Amino acid sequence: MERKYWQEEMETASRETLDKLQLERLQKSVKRTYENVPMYRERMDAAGVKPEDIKTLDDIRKLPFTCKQDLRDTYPYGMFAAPMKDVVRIHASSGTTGKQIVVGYTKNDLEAWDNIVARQLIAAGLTDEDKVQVAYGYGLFTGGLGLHGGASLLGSTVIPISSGNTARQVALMKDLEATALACTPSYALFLAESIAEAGLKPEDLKLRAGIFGAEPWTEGMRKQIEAGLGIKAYDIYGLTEVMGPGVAYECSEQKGMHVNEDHFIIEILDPDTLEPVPDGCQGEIVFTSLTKEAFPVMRYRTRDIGSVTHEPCACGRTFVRMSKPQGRTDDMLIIRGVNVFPSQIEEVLIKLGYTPNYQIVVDRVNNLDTFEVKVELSESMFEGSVGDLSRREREIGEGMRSTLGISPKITLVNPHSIERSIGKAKRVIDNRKLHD
Ligand code: DLL
Repeated sequence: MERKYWQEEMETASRETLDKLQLERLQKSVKRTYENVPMYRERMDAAGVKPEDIKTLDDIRKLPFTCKQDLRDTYPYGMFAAPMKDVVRIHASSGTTGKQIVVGYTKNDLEAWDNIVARQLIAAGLTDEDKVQVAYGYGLFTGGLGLHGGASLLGSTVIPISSGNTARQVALMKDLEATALACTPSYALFLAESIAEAGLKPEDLKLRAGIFGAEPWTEGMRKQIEAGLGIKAYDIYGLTEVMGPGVAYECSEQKGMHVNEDHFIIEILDPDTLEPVPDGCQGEIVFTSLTKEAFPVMRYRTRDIGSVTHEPCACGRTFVRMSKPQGRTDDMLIIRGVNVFPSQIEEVLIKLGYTPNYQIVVDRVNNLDTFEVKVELSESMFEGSVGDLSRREREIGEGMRSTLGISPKITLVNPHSIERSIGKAKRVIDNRKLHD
């Protein structure tokens, strides 16, 4: 049965009701976090802030910020606020130096997560009669299990195929009559192409909607995916540190993504001054969790750049809407859905005895990200045999794969051939058009 909302009362609550709920939840969450996470307690003590000082929503500005480095420093469980016996799930994502950052969920956290993902699916017009092919990666990445949980809660039929094995994806999509697809937008485009190559047309499939996110994508890409798969494509945003997919979700209006404000407070801050910017202006997106038990976050600096609007939405949802992320304040790349930092690549090279003269070239060919690392040889390495060179390529390739989780193409280049810079080195050439 088609429903307009999953949790109507919450999704359409008045601003007054939402503000009141957010304040109550913020106070409770800050108190719990202060009592259970030494890092937050120390920071709040240093700033002279006690949980009782949170009297209005604006008081959020008294709270300390959190960043990815904090998760590394407290790896693996230092920021958990619940006893391990109550933690029923772990997820992880890559950090800036190859060390994973680890997050946890209690049963209540998973229930909240499933519900916010179900809100997205309902907003995309899905029902308990849909068959959802979940082609996000399963495992430590939040995409697969996140969409899986929401689709199961909604009561639709989940096809937990995970990512990859494209021929099988296409065959099963057709045979099992999948009506919805959840994966990264770049994979959706690749699937569309593979479907055409298999001699199939969108009409030969039953697909009608797609839930795509985890990486930047443009309106142009949306049109291509929609045409190639014969569907309506919806954007979903989230990040491991805050929950996973579903922190914000697109409705049928498709004019920004509604932030699940009963679970998260969004702030848009000037990345330099850390002062709030007005609605419609771009700044760094910062989230504070309101209900998370195992891994609460205070003012988590996402490094994503975006804006919000409090204008009413024609869909009837009252949650504030955030724009598509328009870029990042750091150098993180998202390649085939995997977060990659240039510093990780540099570390592998240096460990293997190379100089930091390298270049990362990323492009999008046939709708799939290509990823190449050019590595400069020193004079002495250059004198080696051809066998030596292919051994080097293999060794670097293996080092990259184990650190990054994906394998770039390794190209060895002549000594001194990578342009030296006199200012900031341009290590990354990203030829993809990721933003409108
Ligand atoms: O990518 C969670 C997710 C899974 C979201 C499936 C949507 C669907 P991380 O691997 O931690 O988590 O990467 C988070 O990905 O800070 C953004 O830079 C980027 N990102 C996520 N969703 C979008 C989106 C998941 N819809 C990082 N548009 C975030 C643009 C996105 N960028």
